[in-house]
Amino acid sequence: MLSGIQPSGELHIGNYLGAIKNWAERADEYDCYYFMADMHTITVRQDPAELRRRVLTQLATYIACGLDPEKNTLFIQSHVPSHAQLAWVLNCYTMFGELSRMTQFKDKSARHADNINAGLFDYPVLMAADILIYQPDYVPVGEDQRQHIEICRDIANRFNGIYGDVFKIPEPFIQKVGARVMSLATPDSKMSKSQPEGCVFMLEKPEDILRKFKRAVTDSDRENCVRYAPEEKPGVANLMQIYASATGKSYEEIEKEFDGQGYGAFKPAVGEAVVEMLRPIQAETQRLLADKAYLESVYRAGAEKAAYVANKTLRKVYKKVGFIQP
Ligand code: ATP
Ligand code: LTN
Repeated sequence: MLSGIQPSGELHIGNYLGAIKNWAERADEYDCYYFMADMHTITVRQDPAELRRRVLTQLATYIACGLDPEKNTLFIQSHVPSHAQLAWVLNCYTMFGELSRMTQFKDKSARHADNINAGLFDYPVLMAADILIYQPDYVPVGEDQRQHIEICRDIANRFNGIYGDVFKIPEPFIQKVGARVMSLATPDSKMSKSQPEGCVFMLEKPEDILRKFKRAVTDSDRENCVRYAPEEKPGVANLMQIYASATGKSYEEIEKEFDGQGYGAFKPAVGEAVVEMLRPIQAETQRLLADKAYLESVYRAGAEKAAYVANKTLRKVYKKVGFIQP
């Protein structure tokens, strides 16, 4: 299994419930590789000091969420140069037309109209390289990444069609509950660090988290009843999804629990559940951040192991396309 997250902002509960939580649950079943996608992050302008800080915070949070570095290979993307090397080769097997159709490129180029750089356009090819170079079976991500996995599979199939079975074709691994956590302020758009009002950050103070949940948008009807109806009541359904992921309860159990109580009781209960879910993670993240030497030892060992696996695939690809062995 392999996945990554861009250190482009603070991690939020969408990242946790949609991605990281599932990663941590699979370490015993799979050989797992997880990384901080710093190379992807510079497709949008970053403050260099902030980027460094966020990469380390993200690593500490990964570990605090249960990704044991003894069982999972944790590394920083830019420490394994073969990602970029494979991306160059894959560029030559990816069409301009297919990259132009990517939703994320369309969204981000609209949002950053003053900086529509080639890296932003090429983002999916680097992501395909990140994935294919480890020959994973599964890529655990949130729903919004499905299109990126699709194009990765298309590129791999095209390459395999020419050179034989070089790449394993990966499957997206997307959870049912938590795959798309919506914004608390605007439940028709996904929770995202670029819209901080409706976004609950993993390292946020408990009182701020509770306040955000108390203010969460429920629905415009006056029913005031906790019932799972995503079409009619997207805000309530989203809160139920968060509560279900945080507590492990089913939607039916939640409906029973809050029967006759209304949103006034439900919203703070969801907030409390999230605060409790995050409490140990926050404490452990802070503890790890104070131990820079340990974090350094983790990302060094991770990069070494990742590079070993990645280089094997890269050598195979170089040979197939006709490069002379150095
Ligand atoms: P941006 O604000 O830049 O769009 P983001 O907050 O959406 O970023 P990403 O870095 O794009 O986060 O995503 C990291 C991982 O978290 C991906 O696997 C993504 O699918 C998942 N993820 C992000 N937002 C959500 C969400 N709201 N619900 C479920 N999963 C999510
Ligand atoms: N685009 C992903 C981050 C990412 C990724 C990857 C995820 C970069 N490379 C490879 C899975 C596999 C995102 O979360 N926005």
